[in-house]
Amino acid sequence: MPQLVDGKWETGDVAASEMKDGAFYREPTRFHSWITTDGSPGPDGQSALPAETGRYQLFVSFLCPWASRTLMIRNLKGLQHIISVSIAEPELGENGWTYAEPQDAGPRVSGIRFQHELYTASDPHYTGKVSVPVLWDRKQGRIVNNESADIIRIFNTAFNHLSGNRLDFYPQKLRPEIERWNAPIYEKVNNGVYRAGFAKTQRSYEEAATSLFEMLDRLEAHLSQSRYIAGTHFTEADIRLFVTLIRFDCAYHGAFKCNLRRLEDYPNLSNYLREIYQWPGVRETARIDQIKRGYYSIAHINPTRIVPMGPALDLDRPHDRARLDGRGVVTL
Ligand SMILES: N[C@@H](CCC(=O)N[C@@H](CS)C(=O)NCC(=O)O)C(=O)O
Repeated sequence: MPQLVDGKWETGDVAASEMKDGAFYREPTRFHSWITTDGSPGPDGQSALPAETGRYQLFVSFLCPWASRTLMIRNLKGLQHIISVSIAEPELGENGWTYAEPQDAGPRVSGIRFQHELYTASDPHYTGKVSVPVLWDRKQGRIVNNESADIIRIFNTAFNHLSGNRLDFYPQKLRPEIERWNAPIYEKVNNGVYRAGFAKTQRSYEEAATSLFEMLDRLEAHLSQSRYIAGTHFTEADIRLFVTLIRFDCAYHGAFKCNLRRLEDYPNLSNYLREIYQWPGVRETARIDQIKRGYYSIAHINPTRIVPMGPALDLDRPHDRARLDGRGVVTL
């Protein structure tokens, strides 16, 4: 993938830093400031900006599961009128993430056409990957945070006094259980599909695909007894799993060769997926057409870039999850 090197956009396979012996290793993100109610430091002492309506903007693509997490919590927390959104084309081209029209990003920068412009505005000497999602400060014209795991936690609490929304997707008492699941779900499922799809050796592909399906089997068994990942309440652990499950049959099964089984072949996982998909505000964040266009345009895994017509999915058919005890989302 192209990337920035000392603030200059360079095309070609410059992000080879993410490949080692034919296996894919995701680079860590670089912008980790926080937003809090009054600008006091974040939970781990991060420097923070104050929550304000209209000040912050999300730059995303519908292809991306990490970006989808942030869109999903934005809707579930009722932040649509507080945080604006810019949506890039789903195809990641030679110029990186691209916006069809220049995007208003506040008074400090002119209309944004390319995601890399956000990075160089924040650090003129930035070297590294240019990714979505980005949480952007329109007032100062710089990136606040480009790590989805942080952004979902910021959205969970920072704007509550402005939105009046008290839903808590990371409740104190469930944190150990959430973290217990987040780690293997990230490694084997969220990132596991990428390790399978981007592998350049048979061995690294098979290692990734094997651990992915072992984990899906484990989740299938867990969700046969438990309504949600951390028990009776829906939490961020479910948001983090959902964004990969919704891409599974339409993208990862074909484009990333994750094809030992389809998600549809797992009764509990597929019913769980449909329950969440059918909640108000969720389907708008999971655009199957754009997801397919995005993944099947990655030239090194699909040189013809032909987007398959299928699979025919009916995500609106009823689910059976009401048989398990479910208590919605914890309220503060
Ligand atoms: N750890 C980041 C990962 C973000 C990420 O890797 N996004 C991908 C899209 S799914 C991207 O923008 N890739 C650009 C590239 O590889 O050049 C997060 O969770 O926010």
